Amino acid sequence: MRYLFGLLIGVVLIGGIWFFLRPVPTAAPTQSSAPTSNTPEKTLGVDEKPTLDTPITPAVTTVSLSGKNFSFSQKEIRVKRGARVLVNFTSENGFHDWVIDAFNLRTKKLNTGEADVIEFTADKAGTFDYYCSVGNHRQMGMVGKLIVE
Ligand SMILES: [Cu+2]
Repeated sequence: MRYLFGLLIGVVLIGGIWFFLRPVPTAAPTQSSAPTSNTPEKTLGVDEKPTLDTPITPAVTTVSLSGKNFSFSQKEIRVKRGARVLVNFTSENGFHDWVIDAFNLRTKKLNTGEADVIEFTADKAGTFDYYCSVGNHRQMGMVGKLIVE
């Protein structure tokens, strides 16, 4: 009986020593799992798709226009609806501006040789009058039509 008791203690002791001395396998797996977080390439690929099928960049139409006593260099300007329009207005001689009430647009009043640039979106179709608002220049013939089609 005493022999069996001693054997039991021996087994418990050996088991206890093994329990405390066994390798702890917790630190290594957590370190090896860290590099898996460095994989955002899949989400980047998803983000790239919308940019590929959205090539809708509004066309920019550049219009060069000049004014003199008493007319504009163009009686008619045609642009596509939705186009971004860049108007480069200059005064060939005299004191002039370029106004379109329908789009609430107005360049600076320019002296001979000066220039002003106006940019707007032709977001509505139709025919719109433009004119010079200086003095009676509009009545003298400084008029024209912007046609958005
Ligand atoms: Cu004028």
